[in-house]
Amino acid sequence: MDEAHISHGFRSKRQTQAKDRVPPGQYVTADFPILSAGPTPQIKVSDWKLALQLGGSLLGVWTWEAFEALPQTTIKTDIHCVTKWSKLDTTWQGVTFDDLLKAVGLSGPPEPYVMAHCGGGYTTNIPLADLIGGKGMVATHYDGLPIAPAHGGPARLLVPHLYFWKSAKWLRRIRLMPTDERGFWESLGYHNYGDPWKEQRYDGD
Ligand SMILES: Nc1nc2c(c(=O)[nH]1)N[C@H]1C(S)=C(S)[C@@H](COP(=O)(O)O)O[C@H]1N2
Ligand SMILES: [Mo]
Repeated sequence: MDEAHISHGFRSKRQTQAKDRVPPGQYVTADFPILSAGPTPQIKVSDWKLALQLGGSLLGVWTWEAFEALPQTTIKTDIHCVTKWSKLDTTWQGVTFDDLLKAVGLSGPPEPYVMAHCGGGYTTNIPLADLIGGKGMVATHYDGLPIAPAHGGPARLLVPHLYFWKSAKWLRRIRLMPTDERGFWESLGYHNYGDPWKEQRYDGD
């Protein structure tokens, strides 16, 4: 066996191991911790609506039924909370940002930044580039079941390549914006972008 073949086999075996999938400073948990800055809003799907907003205009608004009729995507991914837990192989179903933008007739990114607005007043900001290209979705199901209220149901953002505070629970409104604005934790000293692989936990990291 030649050396190139051996080292390739070695590397691909290593990549399946947890330690290569866990960002610096994180530990793996089998639990699903609940982290919320306030009480859990109990939102009935019959009352739920999701709005997509560009400046002052409403690009789209979906009822639960209309949202469930959009193309559905299932993603299996790892998630990383800034409080240092990571959870591997979580399975989510929902609508990708690409499909959301398509649903309102947008073929390209209309504005470079997004603010997610939630029930309870929580907000978080994310560059649109980090949500399109299959990177982000509005998730409605976890592990094949509707997302539990404590975990953000009926619908939450899922942006797994950023710290999990960017994955806004109880999502109600997505606002596209021309300039960046800071959300809830970002205004309180957390990093504006939050890349777990670069340990961007706090401002200045
Ligand atoms: N609306 C809302 N979304 C939120 C939060 C919150 O307090 N309110 N907490 C964030 C944080 S800090 C984390 S780690 C994850 C936790 O999601 P979980 O409770 O499902 O684990 O949700 C994020 N989304
Ligand atoms: Mo978090």
